Amino acid sequence: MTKKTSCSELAIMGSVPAFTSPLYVGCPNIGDRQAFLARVNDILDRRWLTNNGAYVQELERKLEEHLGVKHCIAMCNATVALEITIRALGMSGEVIVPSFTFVATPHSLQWQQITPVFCDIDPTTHSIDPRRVESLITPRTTGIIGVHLWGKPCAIEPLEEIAQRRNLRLLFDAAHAFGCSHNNRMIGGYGDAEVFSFHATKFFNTFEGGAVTTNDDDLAARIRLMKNFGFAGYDNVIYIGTNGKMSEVSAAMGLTSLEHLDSLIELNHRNYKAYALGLGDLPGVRLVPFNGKNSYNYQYVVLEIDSEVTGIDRDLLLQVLHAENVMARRYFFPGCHKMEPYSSHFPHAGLLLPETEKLVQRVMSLPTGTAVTEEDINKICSLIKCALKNGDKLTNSIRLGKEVPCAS
Ligand code: T4K
Repeated sequence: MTKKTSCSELAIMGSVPAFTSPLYVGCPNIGDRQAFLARVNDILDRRWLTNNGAYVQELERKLEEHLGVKHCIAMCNATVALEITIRALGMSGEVIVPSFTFVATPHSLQWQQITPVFCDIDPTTHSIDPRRVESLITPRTTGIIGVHLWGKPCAIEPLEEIAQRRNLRLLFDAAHAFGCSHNNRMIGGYGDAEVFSFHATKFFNTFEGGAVTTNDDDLAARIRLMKNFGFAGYDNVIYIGTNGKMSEVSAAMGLTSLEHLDSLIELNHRNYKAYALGLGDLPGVRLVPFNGKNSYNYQYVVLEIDSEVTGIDRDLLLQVLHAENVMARRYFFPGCHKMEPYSSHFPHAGLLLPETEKLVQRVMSLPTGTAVTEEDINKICSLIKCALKNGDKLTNSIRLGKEVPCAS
């Protein structure tokens, strides 16, 4: 189908969808299938499937080298990696976190009876606003968790300064930020530790998986014990622990993905530039920028929709795109403070989170990665333009159920 330009051509108005099958945000990147399958065969031949196997060890060494950190501990996922690291850092009482993050961030605290204290974000960066952190510190505060949202480093230095001066632990949730840098240093070596996610939806994936990175030898040793039930050797448990181990098949996927890292980043960057070209100058639409100083993985193509300018709000725009089989997503709606158990614990938290509450209504993420082509992106951009051009008409007919002529 050629590009849609008029309101009546949109699938939400009954026309044929622009795409025959769904385009997902977070569709996994699959590297060289043969290379992966060869590793899987090797695992099966050797019959060593998990418990610090050869591929996990190889992945850990390669990641340490790539990130320039002393220790990388591979894990079964980032949520368990966060829980273990929080515990190994001795966090307790209250820890300051943004509410605008995936719910795993506060859950990893609450899971171990630590209260997440939600901090508002900087509306430009979408990350925790360090100017608001200090007023949330109480005698029970033991740490801060900054999130490098969308793969953009959060305010690392200001948070480091506060943590140092107030004697708090500083952990970075770097779930989105594998392959990104800050001041010419890879994300992975900041704060007391950083935690990556290698979930299927991340640009670098191990099916499920994650890793903790740190330059602190003692912390790394504690985390290694904790992720393996506290075993220091056969029959020798010297610490409290759980099961956070990465399996060999996950490590095989990671090693295979690692061989394609540069080309995956290049592809995401190319996609990002195609979106920027297609959407750059649209009034009321802000494409979250990546400035030239750092390297990024460009895995999240994020738009902010200002409905007062566009005439169509984010949720209706999503409805329009979903009807076309473009499965764009809102993140992280409605904000962690509005999810349970936090909304019951802190029913008025929103009063201190005005920027978060505004952003969760405006933000959406678009498909990228190996699952979309430049031609797909051009089509998606033209759908968005068409929806915006007809914003008032769509709002009146879909939202308000009014009969609106749809000729233009
Ligand atoms: N901290 C932060 C800041 C995070 O964003 C995350 C995870 C974590 C911590 C914890 O990391 P992990 O413990 O997961 O390692 C997804 C992911 O499950 C989650 O990893 C991710 N962040 C979060 C932002 O997104 P959902 O609820 O959006 O997943 P789901 O199933 O709706 O899938 C997302 C999209 O991907 C869909 O449009 C379909 C597509 N998809 C998904 C999978 C799993 C595929 O096409 N193929 C697939 O295999 O959480």
